[in-house]
Amino acid sequence: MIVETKNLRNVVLLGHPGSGKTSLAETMLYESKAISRHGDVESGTTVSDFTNIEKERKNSIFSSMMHDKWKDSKINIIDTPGFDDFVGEVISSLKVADTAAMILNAKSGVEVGTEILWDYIDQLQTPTMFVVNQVDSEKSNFQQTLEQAQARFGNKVLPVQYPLNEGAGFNKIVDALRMVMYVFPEGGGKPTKEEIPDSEKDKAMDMHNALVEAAAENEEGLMEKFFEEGTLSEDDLAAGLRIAMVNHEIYPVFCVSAIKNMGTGRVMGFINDICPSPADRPPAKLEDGGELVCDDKDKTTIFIFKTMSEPKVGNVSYFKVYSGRLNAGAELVNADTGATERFGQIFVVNGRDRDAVEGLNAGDIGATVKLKNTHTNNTLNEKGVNRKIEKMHFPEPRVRQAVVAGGKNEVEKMMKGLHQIEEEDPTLKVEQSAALKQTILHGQGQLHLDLVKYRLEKVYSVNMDFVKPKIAYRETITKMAETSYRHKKQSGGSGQFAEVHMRIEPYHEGMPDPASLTVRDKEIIDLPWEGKLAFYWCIVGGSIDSKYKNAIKKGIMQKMEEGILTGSYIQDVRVSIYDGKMHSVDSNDMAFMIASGTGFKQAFNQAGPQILEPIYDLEILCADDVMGDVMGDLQTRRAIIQGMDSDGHYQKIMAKVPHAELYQYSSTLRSLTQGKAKFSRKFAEYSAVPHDIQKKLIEEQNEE
Ligand SMILES: Nc1nc2c(ncn2[C@@H]2O[C@H](COP(=O)(O)OP(=O)(O)OP(=O)(O)O)[C@@H](O)[C@H]2O)c(=O)[nH]1
Ligand SMILES: [Mg+2]
Repeated sequence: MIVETKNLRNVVLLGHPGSGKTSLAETMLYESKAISRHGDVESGTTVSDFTNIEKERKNSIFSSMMHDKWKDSKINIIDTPGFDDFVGEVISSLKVADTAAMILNAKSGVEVGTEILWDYIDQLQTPTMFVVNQVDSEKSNFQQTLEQAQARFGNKVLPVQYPLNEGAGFNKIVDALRMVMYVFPEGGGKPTKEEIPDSEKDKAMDMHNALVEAAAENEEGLMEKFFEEGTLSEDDLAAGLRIAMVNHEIYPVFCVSAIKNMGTGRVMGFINDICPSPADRPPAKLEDGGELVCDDKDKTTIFIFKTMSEPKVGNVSYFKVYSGRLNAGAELVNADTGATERFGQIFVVNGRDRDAVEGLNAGDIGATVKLKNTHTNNTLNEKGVNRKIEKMHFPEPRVRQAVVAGGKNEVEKMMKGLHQIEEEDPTLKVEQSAALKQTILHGQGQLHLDLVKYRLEKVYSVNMDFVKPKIAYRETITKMAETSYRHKKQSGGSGQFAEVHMRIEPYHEGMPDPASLTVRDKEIIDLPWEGKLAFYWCIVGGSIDSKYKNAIKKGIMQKMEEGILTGSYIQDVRVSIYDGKMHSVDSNDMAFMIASGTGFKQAFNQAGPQILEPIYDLEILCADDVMGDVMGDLQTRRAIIQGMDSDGHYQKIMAKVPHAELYQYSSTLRSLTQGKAKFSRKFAEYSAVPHDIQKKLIEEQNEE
């Protein structure tokens, strides 16, 4: 049966690791009878965490799609991993969700993960509800969690419920929207409804009025009705709350115990009654600045938000229908690659399981297999339509490792596997670095990279190892030097002869022409590895024929590419060729290349050679109580603190840190702060390495 757009609810579960997203998804499926057996994370039996690595680690690593039915609605549930290493999965899930359920752990309140995720929600303005989970645990503190959320996200955070008998004996929820108390049986499940006890009535009524007011404020006409009648009808209230959620004017708060299955049904009831359908959201943005309304009567447009390969099946492409209807057997044209793709089978998904359906309406989420040339972030349209849904943007990598294959004959297999994983995961980059002569894997954290290794070994049967990645140093000079070099070789018949005199200086933009030389010609060359070579031709009286100019330049460029101190690229040098000698028979291009290259090396060594290192801008977000440890650790990394900012219970530290000091920073930070810190980094500039480090680097190079 094809579900109507108005009855669709796309809900993404977000939250700090361990808050209970996967457990809640399982309980939602169980409570709605989509599954008959209630699995759990501890024994690796949930629908959501279905891959071996997730079962092993007892953490989600991939987002997973599920769906169930609750009253009139089909609820598409997307469970996401909490670890920041897998933020790509969060970004793609949020792209297609119409409600975000932010899971808070009642034991720990607002956590770093909550903060980070909020930024993504804020960017997309996804309607959001908070679900405070684990109110059955001994250390649960609902009130404190609520207050933290209000302190951090403002007074739009409005409780709909609160628990009674919080902790091990938790069994009651006071619901201020329905003005009723739910009392749960021993093992959880369907509660009985009871009247709110007198002792709680005032508190519940105050909460109720706050909700009614928030609803009335957001819908024209409702405020008037509210003043006239002193309350709102159930339908008016629902409509007002829905609009308030869509406008980010209210973030309702619920409390549950996912493990004990208490409160989940009510959360799904709220999703059914109040949460927006895809058609209640503002139109989707298109790449060309246009908009697309979610309308099942319009032409068909779908967007691929995730691709995952499965053994024996190949790529599984997950999509959302943005408009029209997608029927099995339909042909759509990929607006990004031009490929015409046939959707032979369309599936709805429950974790590992896929069920074929005849079609999906605008707003719905599904999967297909066997597309030929379609990737994540592509839009496909019915023939004659050329829309492109605004693409998802993924963060730059934060960590890197060099990789080597287990054996020589495994290199090709390893690269194939890496590229396949890269295709699935837009937050991962594989780079064959010519400068470093290494294959570098860039990712979001060490865990992210470890997972690539695990998958290569288990899925692609290739052994690989991580080795320390080299640093992309650069070399330059700090003062002027002059040399003359003669290359001369006499071997039997014709010999080789070339002599070149040059002056070299540190290059910077806008510097005056070289003093006391006559500039005949100059060229500022943008080097392929960034930085410049300023090449000046200052030959007077024809001591070197200008036909050798290119060979001389080539000889210098070659040395700049090879590097002189550490085998790193040389940059920002001005070379002025001002004299030399040639021989009518023995001079040729090769001789001049050798003379200029060797002469350049001599001059370079006399010109105060300097190694430059890449510096990164680091931004760290950490909890108050680990701030001292984070700062102390930064001091051991030659960091220069640029500033600090406090943001709620969190501190933001901005620092400049040499790339060489960031090796395995993500793991160190995680263990140093017990996961209470996150960081991002961005290349900032090249800067001179300190004298002692330069000495060490040159010694290392000589040993090699
Ligand atoms: N007491 C109690 N424990 C819970 C509850 N919900 C989840 N847990 C436990 O908390 C742990 C983490 O639960 P998950 O459901 O895996 O948490 P998650 O948010 O999916 O974690 P990530 O996938 O790592 O982001 C597991 O050991 C669960 O058994 C709850 O309501 N009460
Ligand atoms: Mg999980």
